[in-house]
This record gives sequence, C-alpha cells and structure tokens, in this order.
Amino acid sequence: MQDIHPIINSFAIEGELFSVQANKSGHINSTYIATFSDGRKYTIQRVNRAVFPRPKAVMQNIHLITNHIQQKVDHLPDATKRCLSLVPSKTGEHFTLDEDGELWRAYCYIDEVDVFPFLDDAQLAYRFGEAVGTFQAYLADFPAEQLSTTIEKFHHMGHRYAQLREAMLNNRVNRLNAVEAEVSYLLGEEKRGMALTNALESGEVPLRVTHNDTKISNILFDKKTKEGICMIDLDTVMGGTILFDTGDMLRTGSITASEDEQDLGKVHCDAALFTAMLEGYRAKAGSFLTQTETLLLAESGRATTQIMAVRFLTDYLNGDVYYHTEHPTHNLDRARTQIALMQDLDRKWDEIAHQEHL
Ligand code: GN1
Ligand code: MG
Repeated sequence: MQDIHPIINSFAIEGELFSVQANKSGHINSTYIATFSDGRKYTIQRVNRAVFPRPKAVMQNIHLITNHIQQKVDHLPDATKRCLSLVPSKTGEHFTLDEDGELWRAYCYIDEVDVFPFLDDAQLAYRFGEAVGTFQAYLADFPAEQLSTTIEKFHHMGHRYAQLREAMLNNRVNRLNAVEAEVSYLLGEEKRGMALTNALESGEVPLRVTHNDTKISNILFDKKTKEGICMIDLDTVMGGTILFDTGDMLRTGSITASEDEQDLGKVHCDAALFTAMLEGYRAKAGSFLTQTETLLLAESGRATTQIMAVRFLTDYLNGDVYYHTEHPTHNLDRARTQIALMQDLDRKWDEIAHQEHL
C-alpha cells in the first residue's frame, strides 16, 4: 500500500494522525479512513484517473453542488451529516496531487450511520426513496449546464451496447463462448432499454442535475432516526435525467441479494420494497416531476438494471479492466444478478408498474 501519510499531511487538518484504514467498498476509487488522536475522522480518496480523465472537473462539480446543498440544509438538525463536506488542502484547493499526479481529496467522515448492500425492510426502502427525492429537490434550482460532463455518455444505452459489441468483437480474453446466453438475452432487450436515453435525447424529459450513482450503498442512514440522511459518492453528478437516479434506486433497493451474489436463487425483485421506494420518492419529488418522468419511473428501474448488466458483461469480456474485481468471475456474477433482476422485474411487472399511473 502506498504511504498516504504525506497526502493526508497536505490537507488543512490540525492534530496528530492516529491510524489509517483501507475501505474496500467502492468499485472505482481507492478509499482510506484517517483517524486523528482526538477522534476526528476523514475519508481520504484517490480518484481513479482511468475512469475520470478530468478529475479536477469532478472536484469542481462536487465543490459547486456541496456548497449548494449545504446552504439548503444549514438550518436543519444534524446539518453536517446531511451533505459531504470537502476538506481543503493546505494550499486552499479542493484536492491535492501526489508525486505521480494522482488526485486525492478529503471529506469529513460522517459517523453514526448505517450502510446497506441491499434492503429487506419496506420502511427503510421508503426512507431510501425520500433520500433520492430530497437530493434532487435540493438541486432542482441548480443550473445543470454549469456542471462539467466528467464521463461522456455515462448512461447512454446505445453507447453501452456499442461498447459491448466491441468487446464481443475483440474477445480479448476468450470469454465470449462462455457467455452466449447472457449476450443473447441482452441483445434481445436492447430496443426496450433505450427508453430513458431516447426520452432525454428527444427532450421528452428535461435535463436536470443527476447524481448518476444512487445505489443503496451510497446512502448513509442515520443510526438513530433511520432517515436516509446523506447521499455520498458525488463523482458522477452531472446533467442527465433524474430517471437515471430513480433507476439506480429501484435497481439496488428492490434486489433481495448483493450485486455480486453467486446463488441466483436468492436474487429477486421484492415488489413491496419497489413500491415503498417509489412512495417515499414521490413524497419528496412529486412537486417537480413532469408527467413523462412519472410515467417512466418503473421503466427506469428496469433500464438501469439493464445498463449495469451490459456494463458488467462488457468488462468481463474485456478482462476486468474497469471495475475492481476480487475473483475471475466477479464481473460475470454481477452481470448475472442484474439479468436475474430484470427477468424477475418482468415477471412482477403488472404489480410494480401499475402504480406509475397513480
Ligand atoms: C460504480 O463508484 P461505485 O463503486 O459506487 C460505477 C457505477 C455503477 C456501480 C455499480 C463511475 O460505482 O456506475 O452503478 O459501480 N461508477 C462508475 O455498483 O462507473
Ligand atoms: Mg461511484
């Protein structure tokens, strides 16, 4: 492990460093928790340059939106838990660069919270929905065009299918034969999967500030109140359709197992959780949703599950070059859970999609 003491030392943090621990939960960045002798903690992260080629633009986006949200939550109880807060470097920037030119940032650590890999409680699902709606509501008056596009076509389904086809063509690590069933299922679903991309491109749904990674493990739930109090992992905040966020919420909040579960018998869509999330979400976002956005809510859950299936399978075919993996079939396992979830969403479609007309 790289010695990160000089990096921590370059942030404007007073006091004596007590310990540093690696946190392995993200698929993209490298994360450490630094504890100081007086008990204060900070999250120290290296932004993955292969994924984010313009990390300074990522930091500028984060700076802009955290300032905006902080003003909105200032008067609320536990205000410091409601938004990530960047720690400046000693030279007054929102980040520091190490000797290899890698960008690092520090956030104040938010304590007394729970994080879940998936849910099994409808009340928490409702709270998750509220958290996503609240995040969007805070940013509803932020001009989306002020944000840089830090990953081009991030949620563009056509682009993700083009990447899948390229990976199939290259078959770089000879894995194509082993995934014929997955590939053929996903190719058959391509047209339907375009729903969100098409709606955004045609202007049927508006461009808004979106988080783009609202998976369940990116929400901090307050230990005491159980409120979904803070949305973390702001790297991909950009302009988009808020359906990308409802989609990732429904994908990760309705599944009954972890994203990389190998026993597909455990992977289902829990219709009660799906419904509860949408109720909580509407309670906070109802005032600004357009009719078309509302009509596409359930579809957003399916499309976002699909885009993740395509992306995981693509990375599997490319030899695991994008996501952190811990074993050779990790990306394939992830792709398979997403396909299983899509299929179960379809089985339960009448039950879960009717509510979009409420
Ligand atoms: C990645 O950064 P992390 O691990 O929260 C990915 C998301 C996926 C997610 C799936 C920049 O998120 O798009 O939905 O994995 N982030 C990026 O777990 O590609
Ligand atoms: Mg992320």
